[in-house]
Amino acid sequence: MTQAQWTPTACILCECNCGIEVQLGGDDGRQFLRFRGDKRHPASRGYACEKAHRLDFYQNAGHRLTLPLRKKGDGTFEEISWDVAIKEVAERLSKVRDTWGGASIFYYGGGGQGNHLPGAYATSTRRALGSIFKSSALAQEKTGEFWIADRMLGGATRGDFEHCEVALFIGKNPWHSHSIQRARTTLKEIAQDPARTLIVIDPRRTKTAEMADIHLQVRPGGDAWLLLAMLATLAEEHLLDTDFLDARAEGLDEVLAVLRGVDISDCAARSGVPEEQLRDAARRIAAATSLSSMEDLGVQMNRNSTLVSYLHRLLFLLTGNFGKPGAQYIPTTLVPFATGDGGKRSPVVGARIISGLVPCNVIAEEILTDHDARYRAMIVEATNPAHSLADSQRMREALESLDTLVVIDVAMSETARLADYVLPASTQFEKAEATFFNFEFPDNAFHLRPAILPPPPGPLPEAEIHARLCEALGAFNDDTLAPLHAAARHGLMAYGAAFMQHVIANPSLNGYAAAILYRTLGPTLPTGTAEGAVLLGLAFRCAMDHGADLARAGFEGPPAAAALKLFQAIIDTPTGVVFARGQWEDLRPRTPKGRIKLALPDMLAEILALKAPEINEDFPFTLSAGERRAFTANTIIRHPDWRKKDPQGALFMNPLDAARLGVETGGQVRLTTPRGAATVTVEVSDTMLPGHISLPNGLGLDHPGQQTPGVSPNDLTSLQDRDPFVGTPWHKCVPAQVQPLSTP
Ligand SMILES: Nc1nc2c(c(=O)[nH]1)N[C@H]1C(S)=C(S)[C@@H](COP(=O)(O)OP(=O)(O)OC[C@H]3O[C@@H](n4cnc5c(=O)[nH]c(N)nc54)[C@H](O)[C@@H]3O)O[C@H]1N2
Ligand SMILES: Nc1nc2c(c(=O)[nH]1)N[C@H]1C(S)=C(S)[C@@H](COP(=O)(O)OP(=O)(O)OC[C@H]3O[C@@H](n4cnc5c(=O)[nH]c(N)nc54)[C@H](O)[C@@H]3O)O[C@H]1N2
Ligand code: SF4
Ligand SMILES: [Mo]
Repeated sequence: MTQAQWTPTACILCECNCGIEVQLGGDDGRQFLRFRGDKRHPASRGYACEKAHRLDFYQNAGHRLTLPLRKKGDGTFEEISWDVAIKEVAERLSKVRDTWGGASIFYYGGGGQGNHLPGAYATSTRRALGSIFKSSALAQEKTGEFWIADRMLGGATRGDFEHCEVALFIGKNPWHSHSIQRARTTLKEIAQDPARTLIVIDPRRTKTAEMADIHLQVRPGGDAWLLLAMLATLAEEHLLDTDFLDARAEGLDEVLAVLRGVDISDCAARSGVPEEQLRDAARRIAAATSLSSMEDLGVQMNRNSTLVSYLHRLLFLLTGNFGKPGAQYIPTTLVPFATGDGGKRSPVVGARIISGLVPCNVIAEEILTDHDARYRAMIVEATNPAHSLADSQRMREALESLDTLVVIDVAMSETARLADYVLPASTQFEKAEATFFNFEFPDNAFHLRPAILPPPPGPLPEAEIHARLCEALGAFNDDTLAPLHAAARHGLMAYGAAFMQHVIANPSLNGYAAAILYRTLGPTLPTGTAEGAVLLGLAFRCAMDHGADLARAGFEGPPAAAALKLFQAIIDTPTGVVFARGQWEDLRPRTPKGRIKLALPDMLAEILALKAPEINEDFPFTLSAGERRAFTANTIIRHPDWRKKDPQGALFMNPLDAARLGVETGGQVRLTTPRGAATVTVEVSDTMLPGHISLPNGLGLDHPGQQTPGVSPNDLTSLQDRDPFVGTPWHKCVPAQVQPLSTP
């Protein structure tokens, strides 16, 4: 009997993208039989959680799109050939461009948790169409943090949780949602070490909070007061790291002037956390040699989210926790994406565009208007906005009202159903793929995972779809690319030189680098790696910006030479490579003056203007719409059987509330918000605070032949509930009422 073969790839279910190994088998050899963490992966080092074991539900759950689809007049779809699909999509979108301008063609998506190459290839198609506005799910979570981080530090930070003395999680439940590599191993190590302290700020006693030394059980939406009280404690009790601040920061006096005016007891009362407990937490942080901290959706999708991002940064900066082991750092990424406000505004609403992303909550408004500059067409790729953006009903209306909607997906998603054209993509195991969420330090890793299966007849990788669209749009053809085809046959060195000469020197090809690399270099790359071609361009950019980090990782020389070496290593190493090696002593804020900017006048004004939200008696509950649980993964896996626990995606509720309503676990209630209503199953849980209820994310998906379990959370959310600065949604504090329907 031959030994079954282990093939390296990665899990695609959360942003960690753990390296895993898979045994393929079954009748057709395409079933995922066994999994294990891949010890060779430089970031995850053998770690994987239980979700990876159920990836077969992604690859083989029987919901694949196979052929391009065109919507008919009666609303049903017909299958068409790729030639017809590409020709018609190019014609329809060119017509939109020629009539209303390229700015009216909006691009949404480009990747999910682990597939970020489509977004890179789409730059070519967008360039051919003159499309300038875009967005993605990041603009409903991270843009507030990016904006503040850019202004204070010149870049977003991550924490060295593996080595910190104190770890702080704010509105974040890494036991279930991960987001840091090897999360559970690291959490256990911190929790078990008496010299280290785990602090969690969360209204819910989550699994992470249960492990914590200090659980600050904040009132939902009370984080701004809590952090403010902690900062004021630091100021009052002289717990600041003044040496660090003198050496590296400016604006301390303005910040202290505001903090000294804060009434700590009043803030504590508003936050719901006892004053002595929050003072102790502040003291513990100040006394530590290092603090790593992370904020996530619990605060980023909540009231005062941008202010909280600011206060969070003050907390680690005033205590000197930037640029030393165990503390915060700015990682060297292969692709820069956490940039700030470039000054652009969205054309209809005039919303601030951070990191190049239009706020998700204004997209429907930018479409459902008679404003001349409205978006008329959309390309949606590897994302499911009809399900994941606030107010699904309004979002569906917006998508349906477009002149042309093109959706590129592997499955018939809620969004694909609304499309004029649906283009079927190969799955993330049928093409080379990668994540750009690479945030490690000092060693940062990048993993191009080759295809481990050929696609079935029909679906195409996005790289191929975009290259074909570019050709149909007249961007380039085999003749214009002939010198590159020829050079590619002579190896990577020759190709690199030819690319520089031909593409950089030829203005008509500018902006099409991604698709050109795929067309010309792609075919010469080893089997299963063609879609990695775009990485040559990205490696070059990275070598220009971060040559010293690349050199320390073994990719030395002038940028072109370093990029070629790095690219070769990425292509040759299916288990991931360390591409950058930083040094703690070199870490500097990337602000124009190289100093940390502590005082942001608009945020200091926000502190002074901070007001408790008005209570709406009709909606006495606070609903967290979209929590991460044991078996949730956005909408990446659609088959309901993949979820081993909590099949209905229950509404968690405190026992006091349940008793008052007369419901028990398994009973049904009617959940109503100002925007919608749903019938949900209750799970009574003393992990919840009274008045706080929670629904999971990613449920309410239908699947052929199956009942739809759970609720689609954005049937209940509203577009107007958003941050005034960056437009991020308030999904974690939806006003709600609950009426009992039955007991089990
Ligand atoms: N299992 C699983 N893991 C995932 C994902 C998934 O779908 N499933 N998705 C991935 C993605 S896309 C993301 S962005 C991350 C998100 O990861 P997290 O941000 O950790 O996810 P959530 O569970 O949505 O929210 C975190 C916590 O916020 C708390 N919270 C609610 N209201 C408040 C509040 O007012 N204040 C504070 N301080 N906390 C509050 C909730 O109780 C919850 O524990 O997870 C990633 N990982
Ligand atoms: N109410 C509420 N709403 C939320 C959240 C919340 O907490 N509460 N969380 C938000 C957050 S943080 C996020 S990140 C978003 C996530 O929501 P989305 O951005 O919509 O992302 P996914 O649900 O991951 O959608 C992935 C889509 O990509 C498709 N897909 C999978 N593989 C491939 C592939 O290889 N190629 C292509 N072309 N398609 C593929 C899947 O079939 C699916 O349709 O949801 C957000 N929405
Ligand atoms: S779900 Fe996230 S943490 Fe779990 S194996 Fe997959 S990538 Fe790793
Ligand atoms: Mo996310």
